[in-house]
Amino acid sequence: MTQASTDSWVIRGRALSLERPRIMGILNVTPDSFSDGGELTSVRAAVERGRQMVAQGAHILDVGGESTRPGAEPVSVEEELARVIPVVEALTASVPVPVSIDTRRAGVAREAVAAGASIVNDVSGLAFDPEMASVVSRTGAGLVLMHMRGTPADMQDRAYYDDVVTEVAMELGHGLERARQGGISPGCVVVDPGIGFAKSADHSLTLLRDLEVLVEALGHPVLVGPSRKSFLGALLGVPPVERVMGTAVACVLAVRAGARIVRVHDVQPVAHALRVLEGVTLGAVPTAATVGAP
Ligand code: HH2
Repeated sequence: MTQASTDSWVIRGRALSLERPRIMGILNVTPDSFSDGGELTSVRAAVERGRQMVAQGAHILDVGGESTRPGAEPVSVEEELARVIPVVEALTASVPVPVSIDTRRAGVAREAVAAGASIVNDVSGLAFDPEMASVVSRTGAGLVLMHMRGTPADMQDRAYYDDVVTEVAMELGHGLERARQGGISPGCVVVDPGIGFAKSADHSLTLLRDLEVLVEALGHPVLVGPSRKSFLGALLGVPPVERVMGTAVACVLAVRAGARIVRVHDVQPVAHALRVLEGVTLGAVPTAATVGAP
């Protein structure tokens, strides 16, 4: 297998540079997501939110139609399609950034790519639907290969590790092998440790602390999704919408440790935080208006 570059991500034949950190804005069109469920009740509202996120500094928009919070019950494919496809269609016609579909189901990924999505974000790491790898390889979509165990309904019963960093790296390696066997080009694959998925708060914190180890071990660009998650609730004792500052700090630490993409609900504060990190890293005001520029 040819080694993937960690400086770029090949998405439907085009390379997205990852030399500077990228922000993936979350657009959940679900009634029950853990922090923003029920907020976007029409296609128009979702497109408006997407455009606002791009104006605030999002480089990718991730559309999800099924909550994967711990204990969530699955929705039917028909329901998931009805939620996401009109939004993907309208969004890809309205924003200049790649649109990603957050789904575990090959049928939803296939329809979403046909509707204009160019990235498949599979929280099961190609383990849930045996057809998913072939959809990704045939379409040339970018893939986010995330680590989890089991399904959202039972994953927290599987949050047992002797060494969370080593085991997550090893299990992501199995996902990379599924991608290889499915014919997915290595340059199309970004990996994600799956903060909060089959992880206790301590596991998530350990993964963030030792993220450099994962970055070194996996040889693919790393995406991290700490946004408003329960490890922040455990630290701060506040509800999800009040975890914005905590999210921004976690994103800065993740990017400092080598993550190339962060997946967040609150684009502007995170864009500003990453802009400050970039300025301090350079020892100068960054010139190009890539991350959080005023
Ligand atoms: N987290 C969630 C959903 N999808 N995808 C990736 N790659 N990484 C993540 O950490 C990740 C993800 C959960 O967050 P959210 O979408 O806000 O909640 P819900 O699943 O309840 O819709």
